[in-house]
Amino acid sequence: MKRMLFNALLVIVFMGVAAIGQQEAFAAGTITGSVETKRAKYKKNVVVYLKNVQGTFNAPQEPYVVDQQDLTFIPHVLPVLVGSKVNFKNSDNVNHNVFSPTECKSFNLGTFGPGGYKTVTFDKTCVVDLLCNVHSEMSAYVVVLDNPYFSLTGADGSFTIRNVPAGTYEIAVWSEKMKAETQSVTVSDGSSATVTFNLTR
Ligand SMILES: [Cu+2]
Repeated sequence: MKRMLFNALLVIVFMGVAAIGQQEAFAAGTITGSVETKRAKYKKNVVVYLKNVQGTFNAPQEPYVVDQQDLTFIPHVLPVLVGSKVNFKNSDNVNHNVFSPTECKSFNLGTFGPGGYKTVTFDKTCVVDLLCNVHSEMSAYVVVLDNPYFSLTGADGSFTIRNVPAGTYEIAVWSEKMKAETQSVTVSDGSSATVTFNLTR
């Protein structure tokens, strides 16, 4: 009888240790939320990002792609971690000439034709305007951030930032046309925090 009790106790202790181990494996939280505005079309393409996150972050080896299709940059807004590479493709059957006048990352890829691409490394944190010398109506943005905790809103304005280490952060938005106040958010292990931004002009 004593022996059975001892065995049962062992099992309980073992399960306890296993549970702690599992908790550690998920030692991060999620931030979800949305951007709200009466101007529905501005809910989309808003970058939501954390500021001043401690740590060293490595940009992905694989380049991102900004395509040019039907005289449009796709995507219109691309958030990346600093150090990321972007391949500018041309999927149209006309020439394009991608350039940026933005001071922190000015470049001019020259004119290139259908099927071609050129690579740019975004090595400073700033918002880089993309334009085309051939088509004045073309524009897009690369938003270069200092940590990987960011998200781009969909058409409904919703966003999710995953695997955020527990802590209290400033959370901010970048939008082509709108503004919102920076907020504070506290993330705890294994849970989800919610943030709503009210965008105004
Ligand atoms: Cu063009």
